[in-house]
Amino acid sequence: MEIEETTGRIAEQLEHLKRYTATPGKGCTRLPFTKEARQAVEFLRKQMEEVGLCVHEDEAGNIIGIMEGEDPGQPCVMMGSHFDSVINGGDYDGIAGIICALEVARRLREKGLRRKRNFAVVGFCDEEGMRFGNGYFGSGAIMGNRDAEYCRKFKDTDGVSIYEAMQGYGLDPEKIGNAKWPDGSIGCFLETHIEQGPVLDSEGTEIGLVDCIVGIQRYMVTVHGRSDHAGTTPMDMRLDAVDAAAKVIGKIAGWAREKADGTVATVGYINVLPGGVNIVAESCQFTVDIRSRNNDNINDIANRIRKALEWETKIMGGSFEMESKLSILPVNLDQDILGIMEESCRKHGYSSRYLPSGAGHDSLEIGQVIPTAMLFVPSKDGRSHCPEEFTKYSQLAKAAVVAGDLVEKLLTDEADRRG
Ligand code: HGY
Ligand code: MN
Ligand code: MN
Repeated sequence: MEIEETTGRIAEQLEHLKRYTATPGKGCTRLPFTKEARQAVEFLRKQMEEVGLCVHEDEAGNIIGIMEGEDPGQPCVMMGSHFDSVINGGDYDGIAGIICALEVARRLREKGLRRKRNFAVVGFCDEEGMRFGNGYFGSGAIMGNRDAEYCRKFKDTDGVSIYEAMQGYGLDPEKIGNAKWPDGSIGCFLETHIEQGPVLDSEGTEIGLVDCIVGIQRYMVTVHGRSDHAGTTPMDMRLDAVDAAAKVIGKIAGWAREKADGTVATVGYINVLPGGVNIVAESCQFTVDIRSRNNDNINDIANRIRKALEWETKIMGGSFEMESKLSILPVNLDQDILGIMEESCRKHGYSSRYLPSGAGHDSLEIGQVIPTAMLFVPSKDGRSHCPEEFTKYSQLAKAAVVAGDLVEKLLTDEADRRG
């Protein structure tokens, strides 16, 4: 398959998908269980059918296309990524990986190779956790880690739960358990994704071989004070939720910097109630996102935050909650699979290098149990989660070539990836 042809098809599909956003002109906003998600799913369904895959939407809202092998009972090779986005995000994060997987399927069909195993192309419905504050919903569902209780627990800022959003989207959250794939049915998982960081672009390296993905812990913290008149209430009589929260927030980045090993911590959302210029805040809510290759660092920063909240709210006379929204361990990716792809890069003359992923991905969820590998392509200026996110279509085409070499080998290999 000519690389120019692949580039052209990838361009055509991703350009088409750009229209499925709730914020036209201001980046991609494609949140789970929304009109835009439905439009993307129907487009992907059509593309999968055109490539000759057997397509279904599962009980979690993932779109899955399967190319049958001669022995479908064998553990399959699965490849894909997510079709949801952050708010005002970019046009490549996640979705480009699904389009690359479709290119691999197209190549398999055109080559007409005899294949033992099934090849599954998957579009996951909610990797970001942007709407409900969770994360890896679709990939967690196929791993059997999501149930109706989980769907009731998480709500968006309008108070709509995942449960209600799924019902409105035409899914039955009571049946989400059926999205789980049988143990042993997935032999390995491969994900192509933009790097979302500066390394490949700054070095001019074409392909990133991801050897590990950081662990992540996410919290929603609520500090409770008491609303009072901003003018008449003496400073020593206040239960000022913002004052207490700010003293903790102000320490978090420093605790991450102290680790000096790539550990990061981010407060990305702050909300004050009732939110009046002349009212002492009754409550202050903020998110925390802590990531590291070393899980002890994540736990240490989470514990420091909890202790600081205990201290500051005690002095203020108020209280707090620190609700866990996500907690997932770091994962090392499959060295054998990465080695095959490194060899393919060499064969094609593509520059490549190993690097860790500071971003979480569906591979982080799946890789906890299944042999998994990721391919990165460069992000212009390292920008992502913003409308400026950009990757050349020709760069994605090279990743599709490397992934195609790998999948061809895995589909015909006798050896199973693991156990
Ligand atoms: O947040 C992340 O790392 C990913 O983009 N979901
Ligand atoms: Mn992503
Ligand atoms: Mn993302």
